[in-house]
Amino acid sequence: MKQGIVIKSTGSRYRVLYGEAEIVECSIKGKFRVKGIRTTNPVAVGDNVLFEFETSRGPGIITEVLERRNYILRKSSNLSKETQIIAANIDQAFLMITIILPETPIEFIDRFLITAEAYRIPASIIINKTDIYGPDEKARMEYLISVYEKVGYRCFPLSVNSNTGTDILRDAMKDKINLLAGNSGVGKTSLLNKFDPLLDLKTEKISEYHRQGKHVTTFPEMHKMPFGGFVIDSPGIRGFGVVDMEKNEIYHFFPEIFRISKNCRFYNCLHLEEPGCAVREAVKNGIIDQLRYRSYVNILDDDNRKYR
Ligand SMILES: Nc1nc2c(ncn2[C@@H]2O[C@H](COP(=O)(O)OP(=O)(O)O)[C@@H](O)[C@H]2O)c(=O)[nH]1
Ligand SMILES: [Mg+2]
Ligand SMILES: [Zn+2]
Repeated sequence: MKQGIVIKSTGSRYRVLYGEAEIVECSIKGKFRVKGIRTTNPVAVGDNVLFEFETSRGPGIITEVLERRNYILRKSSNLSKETQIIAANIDQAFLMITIILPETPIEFIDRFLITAEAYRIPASIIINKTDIYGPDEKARMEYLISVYEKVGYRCFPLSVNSNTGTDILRDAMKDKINLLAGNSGVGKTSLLNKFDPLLDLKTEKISEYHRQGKHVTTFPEMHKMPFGGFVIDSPGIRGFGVVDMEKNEIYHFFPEIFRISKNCRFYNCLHLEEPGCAVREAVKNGIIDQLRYRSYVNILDDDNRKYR
């Protein structure tokens, strides 16, 4: 029996990295069940698996999935109850955003962050394309950095194209399993090509940004980095998984709101119009940022909270 790590999963075929560089195409044998969920793919990228070779060096057969530290899910489709495991054993998650071309909505950032909090996966923000920012965009960027670093999320302003700031990110990703998320067009693939030119992945043309919201079923791929560790690129997965949250627990995943909520008069305060709300007071005093509070209210208001 050999042990490897799954770097690509298409739902029926699995690509397993064995040792430093051996790639073994595998299928699965027997039943694999994930407790408590119905999933369309029992094995996902990031999974540590046991496998055996079918013939001496031919394709392999996965016989066991080793225990997962964590995994993230998404619904297979809007209607179905089945879920797809996007990835497993993630050490940290990075959301790549851009101030312009394309502009990343604030609420999108906060939805990503609360999902990361719910999964208890440390999250950071990469702000790409600093090479094209004028004074207004730079000011906007600095403002976002101050807001998110104050809450505790590390920010990495950088430009993949002009190769500034990428070293700091590389150091942060080294030897870890990193999930890289973000809207299409922000530069995720470009970053991977920068980190490992041998990957030679296809980047998107500017004109293709506009085809957003397309409902394609794609499977993420995990790339081994030459500096150690892995980066999971998830085309077609804009955010990162789904978590069903109750209205009264959304604020638990805004760390700064949650901390202050302990001082609210009512234990079931939603921090909207309730008297004696310490959160609203903190927003008024600038202790909690307006931007984050507004995101919180928007997410709370939004009945259709199922994000992909
Ligand atoms: N100006 C600028 N453009 C970039 C930068 N990084 C990526 N791009 C461009 O943004 C577009 C989308 O990049 P891509 O890597 O395909 O984005 P993805 O959809 O997130 O994988 C391409 O035209 C890239 O050349 C950057 O640092 N600066
Ligand atoms: Mg891409
Ligand atoms: Zn309150």
